[in-house]
Amino acid sequence: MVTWLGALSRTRDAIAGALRRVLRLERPDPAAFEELEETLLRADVAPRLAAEWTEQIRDAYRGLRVSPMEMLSEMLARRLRTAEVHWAREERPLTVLVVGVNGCGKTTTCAKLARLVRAEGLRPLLGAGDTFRAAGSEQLRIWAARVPCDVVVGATGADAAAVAYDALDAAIARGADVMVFDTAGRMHTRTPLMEELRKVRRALAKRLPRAPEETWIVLDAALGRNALSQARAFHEAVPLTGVILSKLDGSSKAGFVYSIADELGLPILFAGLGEGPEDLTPFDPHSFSRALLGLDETL
Ligand SMILES: Nc1nc2c(ncn2[C@@H]2O[C@H](COP(=O)(O)OP(=O)(O)OP(=O)(O)O)[C@@H](O)[C@H]2O)c(=O)[nH]1
Ligand SMILES: [Mg+2]
Repeated sequence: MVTWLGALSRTRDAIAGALRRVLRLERPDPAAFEELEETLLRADVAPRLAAEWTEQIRDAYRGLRVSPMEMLSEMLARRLRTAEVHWAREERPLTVLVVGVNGCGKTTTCAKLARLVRAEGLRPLLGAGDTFRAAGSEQLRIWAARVPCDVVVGATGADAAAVAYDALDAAIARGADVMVFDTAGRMHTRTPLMEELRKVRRALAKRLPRAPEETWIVLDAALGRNALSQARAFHEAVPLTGVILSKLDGSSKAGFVYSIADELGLPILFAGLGEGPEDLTPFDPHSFSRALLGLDETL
């Protein structure tokens, strides 16, 4: 049976080909529109109609002021959820608990967060809850000197929950605006370690019932989708309020980021774009999506 598609093949070859060529272009130039109009004329479309169609397509591009690639980046950006963090709260201090698996970038991120708080003219205090390794707390102490800001460090082997209580106590006593509490890295599959996080939360709440207001997970973007299952396990142990992406600069699997809102229902708050102290930036869905498609960042 002859189909519409088959019957029209000769006219279609001419018109559809020219149309596709124009639509595939990011920014069609005048020559492309001329070629389209000529093709329509060759297929015996009336000159007035050919001009009208061509004008309508030109208008569509003009009206949108974006190319198909730009439209795609908008579409992708809409799948991402973010939220602006307001560091200055009426009730001080704001308490932020930072969690994540080993080596995901927690300690570095805590220091970068303290730096952002300071940049707003506010006073951060860092709490070193990594009591597993002497080096863990020492690393945060060095960062604190660089920020600079106050830091509360527990003895190696000390109970992380006790350090959390002390750090919040010091933040209250010293009038800090934000207390950022670093924790030891832990595998999400190790139940006793996840239980320790719950204990840290309880200790904070004992000192200040509303604490911690925020619990943020640092996800190593290099891990791709694996980072999602980690986050789910943490979310079950301690209710998370936001995601920080680290190491976006080294990841080739950042596509998983588009599933965070769907699968975790959490906003992405910040992104680590490098190892330097200034390389943490509020997450921007548009810049992220444009960069992913190789478009420049200026809108
Ligand atoms: N390139 C890059 N490296 C990062 C970023 N964030 C952290 N890192 C590096 O990742 C490594 C681990 O960072 P840490 O902050 O020590 O990670 P952690 O989660 O505290 O590690 P543990 O306490 O051992 O669980 C360090 O070498 C950091 O410099 C980032 O955004 N980009
Ligand atoms: Mg650490």
